[in-house]
Amino acid sequence: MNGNTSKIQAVDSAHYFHPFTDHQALAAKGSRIIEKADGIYIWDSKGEKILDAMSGLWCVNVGYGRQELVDAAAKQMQVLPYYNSFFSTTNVPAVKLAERIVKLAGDNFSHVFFSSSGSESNDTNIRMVRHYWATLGHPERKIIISRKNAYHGSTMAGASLGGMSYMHEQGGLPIPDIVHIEQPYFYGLAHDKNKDAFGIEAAGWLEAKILEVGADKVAAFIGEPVQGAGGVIIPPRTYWPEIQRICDKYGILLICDEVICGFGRLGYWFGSELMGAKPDLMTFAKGVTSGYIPLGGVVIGKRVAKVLIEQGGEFNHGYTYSGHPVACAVALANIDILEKEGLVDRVRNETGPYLAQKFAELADHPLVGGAETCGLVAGFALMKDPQQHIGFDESVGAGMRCRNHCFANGLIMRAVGDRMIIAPPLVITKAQIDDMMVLIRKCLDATLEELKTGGFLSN
Ligand code: PXG
Repeated sequence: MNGNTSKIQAVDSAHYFHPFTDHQALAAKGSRIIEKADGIYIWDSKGEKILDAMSGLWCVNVGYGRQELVDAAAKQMQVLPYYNSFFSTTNVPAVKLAERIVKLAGDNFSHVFFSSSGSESNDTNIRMVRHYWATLGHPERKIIISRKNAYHGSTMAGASLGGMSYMHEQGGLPIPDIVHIEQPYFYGLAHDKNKDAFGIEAAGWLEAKILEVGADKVAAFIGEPVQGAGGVIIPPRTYWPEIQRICDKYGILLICDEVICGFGRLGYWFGSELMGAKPDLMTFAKGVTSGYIPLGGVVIGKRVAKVLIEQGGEFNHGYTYSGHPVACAVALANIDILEKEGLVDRVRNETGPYLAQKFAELADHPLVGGAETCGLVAGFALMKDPQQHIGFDESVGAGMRCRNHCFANGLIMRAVGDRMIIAPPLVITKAQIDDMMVLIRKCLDATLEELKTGGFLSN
């Protein structure tokens, strides 16, 4: 295919500083150049066809190669490629999209603030909830409670809200007045307990933290309905209703970060609907445009919007690209596809349950523990002895080994530590799920073989 691979790799290494990358290691190996894509597949510069079971980075919900989105962008670029929403101006795609998202979000919501990413949107959330409380005469309500191993972005505020310790180690994080509680990871923290009871216990950590820091100091709690980048951590069904009850009890605002869970991923327009939470604010990005163009934002609940609009005065916050007409036009066309093709219902009623069944069958593999799915996200832990719940030593790098086998066998599956995770495009068919499961098993078998040969399975 492309004879220039090594040339591009050299220039890449010389000039392109990648996100989340060890550049010395990358220079030694050379980056993989992705050249084209269609449906659920991507192709690299060596002509290898790869099943993208991660939808890019959890975003290509309607799959690759959708001409409708290309046309929407081209048409809007011809008419109005850019204009801002500052100084009492607006544009039609942004207005239409705000109305459409509010309708999808339900009765609790009235407005949408636009940004270009999930990180920016979470910055907006921090400023918005603090401004809300200050407007109500409680400027001391500043603290935002989040969770360990949460992912809320990579900016100063996003990474501070996130609970990734390896991110906090760099750049002087977290910023003040952000605190973290433990995540509701049943398989990792409490597999021998009753799951529903653990959900209540894990939500109780929020109440304990509220009482520790003082309820009158807390502005909001933020959480992903299902933690994505943390390794697809699906909370017990009792967790979110209890979180909601605790937030209500102390009058604390609830922010659901729907950047991954929103726009159909869990078989609902927003994951909080499935989980039984009624957030005051919802962060979105990724799936709103299926990743074809950057767009993010915050869906604002009536409780917050009313105070900000009627008493808040000017909110001194906004981005050049807030309400970008081209991004909004693409989002509208993307929602058209999701609706016309019934993709959200398909995940809920057909492909989600089918994937759940297939993942349950993985439990017979000698390396697999705690396989679980929710809509079209799924994960399992690589375990030395799943029966006895014994994991591998971190130094073994079991997850990385498995991920390398996936790469070599035409499958993109993520490793988060020793948790292997997927989030395929919502257009995936049952037959394609079968193909994906064949690849997953093949890679698990290759990993098992490698670990056996390396002596990592003996005691
Ligand atoms: N919230 C959530 C829940 C996310 O998953 C963000 C916010 C930040 O969005 P932006 O658009 O600023 O990246 C995300 C992003 C991974 C990975 O390794 C996950 C994300 C981003 C990059 C890598 O799984 N999620």
